[in-house]
Parts: sequence; structure tokens; C-alpha cells
Amino acid sequence: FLTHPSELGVVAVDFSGGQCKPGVDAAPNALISAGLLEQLRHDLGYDLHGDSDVHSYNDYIPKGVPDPDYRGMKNPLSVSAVTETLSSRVYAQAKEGRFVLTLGGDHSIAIGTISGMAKAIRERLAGKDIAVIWVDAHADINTPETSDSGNIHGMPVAFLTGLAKTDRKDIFGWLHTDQLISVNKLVYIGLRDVDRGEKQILRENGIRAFSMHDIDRHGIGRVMEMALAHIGSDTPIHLSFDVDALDPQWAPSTGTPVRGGLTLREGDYIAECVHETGQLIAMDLVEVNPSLEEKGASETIRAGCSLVRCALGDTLL
Ligand code: 6HN
Ligand code: MN
Ligand code: MN
Ligand code: MN
Repeated sequence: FLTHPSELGVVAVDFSGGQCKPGVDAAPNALISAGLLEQLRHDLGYDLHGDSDVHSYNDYIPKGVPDPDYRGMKNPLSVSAVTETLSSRVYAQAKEGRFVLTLGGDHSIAIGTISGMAKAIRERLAGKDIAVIWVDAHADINTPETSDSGNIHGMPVAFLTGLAKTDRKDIFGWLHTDQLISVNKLVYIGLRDVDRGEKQILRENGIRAFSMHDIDRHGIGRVMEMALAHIGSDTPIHLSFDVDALDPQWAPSTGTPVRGGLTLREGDYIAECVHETGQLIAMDLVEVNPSLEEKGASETIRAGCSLVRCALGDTLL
């Protein structure tokens, strides 16, 4: 699905407005300073394009206008404006036929990355839909109405699937049908903290989800077979990886940690399996927050680097 499989469009998004804890905006720089891009270039042989240092997405936040809550959403204008710009930047990289690697940032940025990929692939591949593998402790599928927190990082999937509607052009009204994804091509892995309203949404829409319970029962190997079988071998895959899918033992520095998560090896294995399909076209790595649990920040950053390298084809042998 990629015309230039050894070329990476790197998008570094220093944005934290989808939730309330500062620090997640510093993750792209921390990942890059830890050597991630150099490893991809030097060890894995990729040709890098896009943001080699962090382009400030905060420049796209509307200046001098208040950003009051809307339908309970916090920072709605800011998140909408930043993800709209991000969407067009991701689209531009994907149109070139490159793999798009996005370093977040909180998970609200997936509204931008996935919408940009969905549109580019539809244009490049005669209307083809993309599939999304969402690896996370959380389902991030609250609508503004079901959300208890009002944090938009808990809502991206609802906007991307069209389950959350909007009547405001400046609050996600820029999302058009060619930028949306189908609930049938969405698969979750790692869930263990899903809100009541979200469970209902998952059930009503028949969304395929592998929780930690499923991973305990079947093992990660079988879960990956089932997840990939659901998607099918003819569909390009966008991997959206929230570092909080990993157990806090491996990734403590994140805004909404939940115990009982994936081991680092299980996380790497997910990324390796998706790489092996040859269908992977984009990856997001989000929710690394180096200013939380600072003693574990370097470990969390290392885990993030490892996940990205595995998704991009690093192998032991
Ligand atoms: N994330 N379900 C909770 C909420 O606020 O809606 C948590 C969301 C976490 C989001 O980790 O990307
Ligand atoms: Mn090139
Ligand atoms: Mn999460
Ligand atoms: Mn998430």
C-alpha cells in the first residue's frame, strides 16, 4: 500500500490540550532526544521526511479568543484547530506514499492523524477504507454526552467513526465523510478501563475488542491472529498505540495509568505482528508524559522507542 516503503513522514505533535495534565507535549522531543529517529535512520535504514525537530502545533491554537467548554468538552476550539492542521499535514505525507509516524501528544491527536490517512488512502487507492488497530487501556470512544471527564483524548474514536456528531464547523465540523473510518474495521487491544457509556457503544456497534481478559485467556499470539483475521489481508492498517496499554511497570509516565496491562514484550509483539503483515501504513505513539512519575520517565521513553522500532521492522535476528 506504500509506494515508498522505506520513506517515513515524521510528524511530531507537541500538544496536550485533549487532557488536563501538562507534560505530554514534551514527549516528541524526549523521544527524539533519546535517539528514536536516528535509530530509524541508521539501524533500520529509513529515509526521513517531515518534522525532524518539533514543529509547534500550539501555534495553531486560535489566539485571543476564549475557548469555553462546549457540550462538556474541554478546550474544544483548540483541539479542533490543532487536529485540523495535523490532519492536512498527515494527509500530505501519506499522499506521497510514505509511512506516517506521529509522535504525540495526547490521544486527541488521533483525530488528525487517522482522518488524514483515511482521506489520503481513499484518494490513492480508489476509495479503499483503512483499518485501525487501537492499542490502549481505554476505548477513547466517549461522545461528549457520555464523557464524565470532558477530556477530548477520551473521545477521538467517537468523532472518527461519526458516532459523535457536531453542529459547529469550528468544533470538528471540518471532518467530512472521506476522513472517517468504519466501526467494522476498528479493532481494540489491551482494554481494561472502559466507561459505562463506552461499553454500550461498543456493544451496540458490534466493535471488535480484545481486552486484557482475552489476552489472559488466549495469549497475545492468538489474539493477534484473531485481530488481523478480522481486518483481512487486503486492508491498510493504521496502528494507534497509547503507551498506557502497557502496564505501569513498563510505562509509568503517562496521564491515565491503569494496572494490569500489557508487558513490554506483549506490546512489542503487537507492533511486530502488525509490521509483518506488510499492511501497516501509519503509527501514532501517544500519551508518554515525561513529567509524571519522573523516576520512570526514561523507562517509559525507552518503551515508546521500542514499540516504534518494532512496528517499523526491527527484528532480533
Ligand atoms: N486516553 N475514559 C476516560 C475519559 O476521560 O474519557 C479516560 C480516557 C483516557 C484517554 O488514555 O487516551
Ligand atoms: Mn526521500
Ligand atoms: Mn489510554
Ligand atoms: Mn488513548
